Amino acid sequence: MIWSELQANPKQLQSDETIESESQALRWREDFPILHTQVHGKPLIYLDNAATTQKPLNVIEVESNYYRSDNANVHRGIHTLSQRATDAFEATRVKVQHLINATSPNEIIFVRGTTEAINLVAQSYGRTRFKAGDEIIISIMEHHSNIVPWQMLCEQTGASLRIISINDAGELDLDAYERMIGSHTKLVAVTHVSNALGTINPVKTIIELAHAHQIPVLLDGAQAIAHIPVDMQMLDCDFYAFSGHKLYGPTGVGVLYGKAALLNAMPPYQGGGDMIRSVSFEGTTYNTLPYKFEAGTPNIAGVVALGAAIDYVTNIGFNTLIAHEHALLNYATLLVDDIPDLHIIGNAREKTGILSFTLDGIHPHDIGTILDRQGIAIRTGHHCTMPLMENFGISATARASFALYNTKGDVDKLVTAIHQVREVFGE
Ligand code: C6P
Repeated sequence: MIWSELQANPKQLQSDETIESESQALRWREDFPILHTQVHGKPLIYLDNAATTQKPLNVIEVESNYYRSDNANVHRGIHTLSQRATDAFEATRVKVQHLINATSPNEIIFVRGTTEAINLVAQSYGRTRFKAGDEIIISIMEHHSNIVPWQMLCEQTGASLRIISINDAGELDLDAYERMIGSHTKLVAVTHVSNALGTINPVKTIIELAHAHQIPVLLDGAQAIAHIPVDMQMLDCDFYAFSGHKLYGPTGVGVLYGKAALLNAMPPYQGGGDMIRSVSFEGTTYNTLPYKFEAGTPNIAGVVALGAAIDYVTNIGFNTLIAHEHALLNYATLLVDDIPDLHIIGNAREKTGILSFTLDGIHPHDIGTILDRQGIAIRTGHHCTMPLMENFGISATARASFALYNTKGDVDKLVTAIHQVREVFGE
């Protein structure tokens, strides 16, 4: 079926289920004030959700109300505001614990985001343990945030990286992974979901294989946390990192989950207030978990608002959310498949709502610029995955990424605009 036929008869792709999912999304849209914005005189179609999601009104209001009525420093004051701020801050820790099914809130460390969480593990866990000859296994589809901290650690310790390759569809080569695990392996650090391909990796199998050799596993959950259920106890994961801003929460706040036994055995990452038990010039003793890893005044308002974002997503429910985003991905994949010279980069069997593509002879930045004139926000470039781009023999892709408030109408506008891009370039 070609796109113009579908356009003439869009109902062909609409079962009762997807009509319901579309009307739900239209209701959810109303929770996001920014989606009423116009860009270049056109209604905003926001399809850059893998970079950051928009924020629902309850998150915006909780953050603003925190500053209006509760603002104080946490864990430091006996006064009422400080206790209110501390209670709200700690309440989010428990919400995160439940969201990811961690055993204890003490396993939840608040950080600035995924990047800081991974750097924390590299420096605190790796720097004290790794030495020349040791190996860290990552994959070719990693975001730079799950490559560079390990490269820095390798420079510091003499350890080296082993890289899991992928097939043409963008799926990890598990046989290659199994072959590279050995007595030299000290850590496995892979992404749960690829930001550039949308691939959902078989992380349970990856963890089981590593644990069979007593090797801990860190998962980069930046692209998973808002799109699929994440369960620490089911996965038996050792470290998990994610950012609040990709989960409908604020920027500048994220989470490192770590098994208590591992975190307890690790030295602090940064020194300062809140992470100490006592300080003297003769020596300092450190606080217990999770505070040992939370030096200095944290992003209190951001953490409190992250709690509101978690409430928002869990009220909708992951089953509903997955069904909707999956329907959007299938619809978009079907429509773009008929566009001549368009190549989808990332065709894994298990995917979240990420559609990366190239158009022969047209640079992704030109695609992004023309789409922007239509009010459509997508991301173009290497998506901080330069080794992955090199693997596909390209320098960049155009990437549309879906969230719960996107509709099939958004996909239709995207596809129309891609056709226009081809016309502009005389294709
Ligand atoms: N990816 C994207 O457009 P921070 O910046 O720390 O919140 O997240 C970093 C990060 C780590 N891992 C993965 C898999 C990611 O997708 C990201 C952020 C954005 O794809 C910005 S580059």
